[in-house]
Amino acid sequence: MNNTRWYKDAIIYQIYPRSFKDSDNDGFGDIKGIIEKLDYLKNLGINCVWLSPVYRSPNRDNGYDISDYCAIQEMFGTMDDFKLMLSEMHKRGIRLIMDLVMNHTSDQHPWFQSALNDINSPYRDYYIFRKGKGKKAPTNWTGFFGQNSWEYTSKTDSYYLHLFTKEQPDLNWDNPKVREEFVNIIKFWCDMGVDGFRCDVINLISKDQRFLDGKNKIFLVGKKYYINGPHLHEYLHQINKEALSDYDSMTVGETVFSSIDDILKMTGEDREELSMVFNFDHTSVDNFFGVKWFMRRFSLRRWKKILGHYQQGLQNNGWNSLFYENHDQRRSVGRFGTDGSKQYREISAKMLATSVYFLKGTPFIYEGQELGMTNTDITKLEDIQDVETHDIYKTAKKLHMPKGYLKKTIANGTRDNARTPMQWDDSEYAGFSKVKPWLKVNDNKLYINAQIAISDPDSIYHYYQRLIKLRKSEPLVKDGIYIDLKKKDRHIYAYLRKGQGESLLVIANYSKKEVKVKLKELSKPYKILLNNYSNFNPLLFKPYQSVVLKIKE
Ligand code: TEU
Repeated sequence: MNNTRWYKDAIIYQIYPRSFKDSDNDGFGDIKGIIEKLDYLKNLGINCVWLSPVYRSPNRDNGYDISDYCAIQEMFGTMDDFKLMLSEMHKRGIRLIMDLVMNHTSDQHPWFQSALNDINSPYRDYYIFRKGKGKKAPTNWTGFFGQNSWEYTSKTDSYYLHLFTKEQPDLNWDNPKVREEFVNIIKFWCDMGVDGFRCDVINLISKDQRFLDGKNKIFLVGKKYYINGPHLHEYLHQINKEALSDYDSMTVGETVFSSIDDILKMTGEDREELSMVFNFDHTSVDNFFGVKWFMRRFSLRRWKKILGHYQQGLQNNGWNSLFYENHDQRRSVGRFGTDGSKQYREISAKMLATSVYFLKGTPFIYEGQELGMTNTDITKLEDIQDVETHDIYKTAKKLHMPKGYLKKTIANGTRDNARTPMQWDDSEYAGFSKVKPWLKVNDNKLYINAQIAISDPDSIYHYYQRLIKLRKSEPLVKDGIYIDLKKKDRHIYAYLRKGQGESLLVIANYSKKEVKVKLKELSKPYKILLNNYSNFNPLLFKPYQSVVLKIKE
């Protein structure tokens, strides 16, 4: 079937199934729990779900370590539950994209078990085994969790590559059989009716086979040999042609450290690789070198520059994703210029949503974001579940980082911030479960929860509803040309989505002060389409006020 590019009209909601809704009260979210909440999602207005991995997995990295790509993890339910969920979604006009981890498998995957123990195994070449250099690993590469990226195995006196935990061995995509496996896996799910995939760290699949030492020393040593590697585009194209293009499917690639040029190659309309990608330049606005452990103050000017760079770079070709939360990021409340205080949490969350979601691209909303959920209130390292946090902690200790700094960085950086159970109501476990969940519920469930949000017409939830409705009904959101009207301003983000005769004008005050705004566009006739306050004075913006106006050109 021909690709209809439906993803350009999609509003995608990410579910992290462990934390969404526990239907059988074992402390973990599950598929039946998701089914219970589909009407909630439908009412919000979204029309597509990205589901973090639900495949069979030993859960070293909460499902991002897959041991069977065509089975459902028991904790989440059965294949029948999955099929029911899919049909209940489709009944409500909601599509489903799954999260596919193709760069690595679990070490418990039968392919790896066979490869590990037998040098002649047909699966040995599915992975990247190499002899060491004397007593040293084959290269000096380090991985994403700060660790050395080679693991020694005495059985065959060799090392295998793992860019994440050692329980997540990297696959060898230069082996055509590996590519064929994924063609079949993709077909398996698409034949069942799945609408597409979020492709985990997809730009790591092609490694430079010379295995040279990296010269960069700070983080991800050797990254130029394994990020955006030599055959990446060839392999993406193959997967597209041999599997995806047979269906009306979409893909969003998670592509770390990619430039506009890389992204244009991956998402350009004539390239037949991916539909769009997640790039992390904007979520790195408050760190150095794209590494969240090196914290930096937010700057609105930098934020606008980065967002604008991708808006302009993909204006005529390729396609943007629009997001600022996911299961790896800390919560946006109190981040990206917003204010976490009781007074401004809601108004500033609405402001951030307005200024990002009227850009050109497909919006992604992470579970709980529509409620303004906040970072975890866990304070002890031993209560943190995230494997990345523990791995990074080990590395940082070796580097003798000062304790106070370490504590602050960990609290900021731990991915558990985004993974606390969804807050449905104010009961003991927030209506997520009747038993103690796998990760502590945030105490602020008492006033931040879906029940309260739904009953309050002024809540972030209802604001999202209005925003989504507007986005769906306004073609300029899809097609209007992006023009930043105030690049240098330290408080105001103002941009046009220019059309013929009419344009959208989006203005957001990123500060807790009242700010005077001078814009010649505001002297033209306008209609207010969205406003996070009940009144509007075009000359003076209230704290965190944001509006979307339709203006006559
Ligand atoms: O994340 C890839 C990735 O780059 C992250 O490791 C990122 O650097 C880090 O989480 C930022 O804090 C993907 C998944 O989204 C993540 O959950 C997995 O752990 C990882 O791949 C391995 O599959």
